[in-house]
This record gives sequence, structure tokens and C-alpha cells, in this order.
Amino acid sequence: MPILVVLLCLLLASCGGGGSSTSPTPTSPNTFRISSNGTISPREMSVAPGTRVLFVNDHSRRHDMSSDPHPEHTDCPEINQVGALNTGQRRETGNLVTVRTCGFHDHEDPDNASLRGRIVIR
Ligand SMILES: [Cu+2]
Repeated sequence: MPILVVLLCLLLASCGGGGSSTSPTPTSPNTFRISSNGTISPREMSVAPGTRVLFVNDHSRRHDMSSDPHPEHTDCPEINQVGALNTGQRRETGNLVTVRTCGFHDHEDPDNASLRGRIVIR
């Protein structure tokens, strides 16, 4: 009998009475991070339609994350919502609702391969 109760709890995820299904973990799994050596990682990420992606800048200088192509930034305007990130700042994209591949770059350093990447929405 107790085993059955535990199984029901796992299936329904509603035991405990909190009523909240949000995780207390503050960091999103869908995160691009610019490290202290100025390299973004990962280089490519696959997400489901409707996902927001977080950009975190741990580098000692500002980076302006923008959609390809440079300088128009027209492919995936949701990425342009990230914009300029000073050291220590983080910001999300808009909802990436269209199934496609979105390239991005640092608008202030557009040819730097260490700051280019892709989001595959599928
Ligand atoms: Cu640009």
C-alpha cells in the first residue's frame, strides 16, 4: 500500500501540498556563456519551438549579441533582445517560435569566430 502511494505521487507530481511545479534552480539549461577568456560556449544548441535562451557574459568586456546576418540582424529578431551585455550581465532572447536555425554574433566584433554560434529550433 505505501508503495502504491509513492508511485501515485511520482505520476501526479502533486504530493507535498506546495502547488508549485517550478524548480528552485536559478540557472536555465538553455544557456550560452561567454567565458572569462572571451569564448562563447556551447557553439550550438537545439531547443524546442517557444523556448527562450539565456546569454551570460562572464568576460571582462561588453558583448552585443545579435542575430545574423551582420549588420542587418534580420534572421531571428528575438536574439536582438539580448543586445549589449556588460561584464556579469545576463539576458534572455524572446520566444524562439519559428522552426529554423538562427546564427548569432557579437555586433561589436562580428568576425570573431569565438563569439559566433547557432541556435537550432526544432
Ligand atoms: Cu551585427
